[in-house]
Amino acid sequence: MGKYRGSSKLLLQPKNTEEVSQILKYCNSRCLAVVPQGGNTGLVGGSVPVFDEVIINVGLMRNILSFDKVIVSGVLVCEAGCILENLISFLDDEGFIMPLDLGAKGSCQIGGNVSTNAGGLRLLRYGSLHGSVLGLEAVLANGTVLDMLGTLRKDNTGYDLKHLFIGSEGSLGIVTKVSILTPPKLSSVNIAFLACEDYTSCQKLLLEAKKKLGGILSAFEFLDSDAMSLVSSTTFLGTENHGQEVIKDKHGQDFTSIDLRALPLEFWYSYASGSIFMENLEAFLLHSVESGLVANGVLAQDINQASSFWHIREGLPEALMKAGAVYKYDLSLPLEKMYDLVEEMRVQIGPAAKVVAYGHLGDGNLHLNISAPAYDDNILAKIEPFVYEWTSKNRGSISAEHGLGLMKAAKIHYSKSPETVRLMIDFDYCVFELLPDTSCLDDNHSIICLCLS
Ligand code: FAD
Ligand code: 2HG
Ligand code: ZN
Repeated sequence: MGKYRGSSKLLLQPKNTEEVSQILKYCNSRCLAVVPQGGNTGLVGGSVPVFDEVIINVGLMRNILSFDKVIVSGVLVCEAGCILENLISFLDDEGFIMPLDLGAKGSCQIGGNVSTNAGGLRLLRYGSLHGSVLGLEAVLANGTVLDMLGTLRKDNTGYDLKHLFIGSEGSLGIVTKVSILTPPKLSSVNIAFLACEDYTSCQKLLLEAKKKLGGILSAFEFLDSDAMSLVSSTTFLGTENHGQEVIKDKHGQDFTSIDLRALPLEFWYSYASGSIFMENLEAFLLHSVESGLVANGVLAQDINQASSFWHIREGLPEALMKAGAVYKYDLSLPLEKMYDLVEEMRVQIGPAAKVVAYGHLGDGNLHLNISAPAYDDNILAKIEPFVYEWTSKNRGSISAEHGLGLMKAAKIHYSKSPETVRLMIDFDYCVFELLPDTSCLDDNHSIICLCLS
């Protein structure tokens, strides 16, 4: 995003856990700061060496160690540097899928995914990594290797410490190996791209889809009309106008020209019972149109059309990046309030910048993006602290799936109580022997006092 600049002089690429351990032990003994880095696709600056940290990137640790193919098992054990897309392809050949998928799959690493507890496009169906990660190996700051690389579905022996590492953004140690439960691939998949007149209809449609389609619904994403026009107006769609051509309804009307909220909905079903599911799906779509919840829509006719739909949704971050400067907010909010924030933000900002909204509606996760020609302190002053206060007042989360990183470390108090923050800091300090991170202490005096004490 051109927002955070690194200034490290040293990148280390260990080839195995022992090397990670030796590096951390040495750096710890010399008080040298380190930053763990995966694919560097994070959106909150967590992997950027903004001071003079030594970068430790486990990208060379990219072996698949084992895969248990038995259908009831499906456990994949791999090194943390494996690129997500490579794992997806490997599993596809084996008849399985990763429970995680996201637009950055071509670069992000499974170690980075675990460390950010990435959510992505399949969370609605397969849940978060707290559910699918069965075990981890991690190296602590002092070089101690923690072997928690279990492959068992059940193991209630003491604290389940792996959960501390899932979503801890490298603050407790470096993840070196991961064991993950992967579901079998269902042979059929389809996707509908629908448009609703307003946000209330989108919300009702989600509830209907959950009720009527239950198990076959695997994703329920959302993008508003500003997001839709941004993604279709950028060169991102390519010279062959990849997306636009397919986004026509059966009467030939072009989706991109109408001011509606669009929803890609994905459905997975097994081939054996495919026709029953297709009937259900068609009945659901027909009913949604007849009842006025859906104003317009297309059901993908083939795999190319289906991937074009995903291409549009997954291409939004890149389209925004190409459009200029972007202020990104990744929020969990009560569903019924989610779009109120977008509308209030438009009033708050005025014509100085464009407010673009999309996200994982099925998970209550809004990606609020404010796009401007260049970074500008006047625009920022209109966004913050307004966006954080609004989220906090509505008991939302200021980081739904991207983490705190550098961008939001000092904002943690908007989503967590002082007692909770205190426990986190005590925990880092006493259990993991880590020094408090003073970069998170600038504008929250209560946290400063806690750290100093
Ligand atoms: P990095 O960006 O390299 O690092 C992220 C954080 O994890 C840093 O704090 C880093 O220090 C730490 N870290 C990295 N590797 C390790 C390790 N081995 N051990 C310990 N700490 C480590 N995120 C979502 O949740 N859902 C999405 O749908 C989604 N879509 C995206 C789409 C695009 C186009 C882009 C650019 C990003 C998207 N992201 C999404 C954000 C990002 O891709 C994820 O956070 C991803 O999990 C980061 O993985 P990474 O390997 O790139 O990690
Ligand atoms: C997505 O869902 C990612 O596409 C990125 O989480 C969100 O660009 C963003 O704000
Ligand atoms: Zn997302």
